[in-house]
Amino acid sequence: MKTKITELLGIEVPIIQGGMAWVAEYHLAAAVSEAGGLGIIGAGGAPAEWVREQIRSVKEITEKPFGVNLMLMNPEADAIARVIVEEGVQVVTTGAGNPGKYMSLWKEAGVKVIPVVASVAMAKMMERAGADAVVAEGTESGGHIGSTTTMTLVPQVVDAVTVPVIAAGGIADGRGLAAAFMLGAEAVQMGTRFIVARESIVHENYKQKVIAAKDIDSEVTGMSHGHPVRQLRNQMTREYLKREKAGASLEELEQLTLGALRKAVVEGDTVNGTLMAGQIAGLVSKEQTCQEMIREIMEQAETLIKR
Ligand code: TUI
Repeated sequence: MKTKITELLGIEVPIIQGGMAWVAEYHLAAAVSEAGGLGIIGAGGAPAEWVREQIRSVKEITEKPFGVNLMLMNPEADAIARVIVEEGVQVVTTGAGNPGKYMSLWKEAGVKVIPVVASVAMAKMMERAGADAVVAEGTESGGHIGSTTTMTLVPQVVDAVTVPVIAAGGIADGRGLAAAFMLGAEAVQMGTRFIVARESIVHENYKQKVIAAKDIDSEVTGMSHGHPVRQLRNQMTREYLKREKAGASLEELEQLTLGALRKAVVEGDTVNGTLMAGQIAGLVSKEQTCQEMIREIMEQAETLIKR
């Protein structure tokens, strides 16, 4: 299936993997790229040298295109932006902020820049700054989110910019992909389904929570402090929301979540860990290889689009 995004990135299918902190390391990125999509190494809150090692590792196991996601709240964001150039990364996606200050560095080095945006205003600003495409990410997504739904955000972003738009948030199968095309998207970005990929290093306990999740099993924490994060409901979110409702300070709440994503991904702590996942978790029902997932999604989407 050819689209402006498959052409731009030199990939076979219009599926991009989300740059999930702790989850999107080089094994998953390589598997998605090998299956014809665009695998992404997620810098999350990691140090720049970890990102450099991940880039070198992914190159050892795939020759296919891949990208790096720079989470802009990372304290080492400046250094990671340079590592991306030094290591010859071809595609960068960004999240949780405005990547404007890195744009000229990346564009001069020939890096394709795809900011993740959660509003029309940010999409327009990114196009003016020289973005090659944008990911329009709806509030259905896991992790740090905006407030607009994918259904409403994607067509409004498509109308507002001339660069290709990638839809994200609530997409995990061929129906979601076909629907995104109907809204004017040229590709999709998926995170939640890839958490449970065979090649994903996420702890089995976390994978099983995603597989068992129903449609209403996610909560948004941090709304009152302007840092909304979607994750699966557990003891940690109950405690967080109780304290948030009682007017707890940002510092107190941050203390509760310090290292909690690592706890969930690496240690499998599903009680005190942060189980970031999107609202589509209810549709994710089994572990599969990335190739099986991508083949299934593409077959379903192609059948629907032909119909
Ligand atoms: O970035 C994401 N999702 C993320 S980042 C992340 S790491 C984290 N861990 C713990 C707490 C908080 C974050 C987990 N999930 N998605 C892309 C995204 N970007 N969603 C929303 C935005 C966004 C928000 C504001 C993009 C730009 C923006 O602009 C604000 C500004 O600076 O003007």
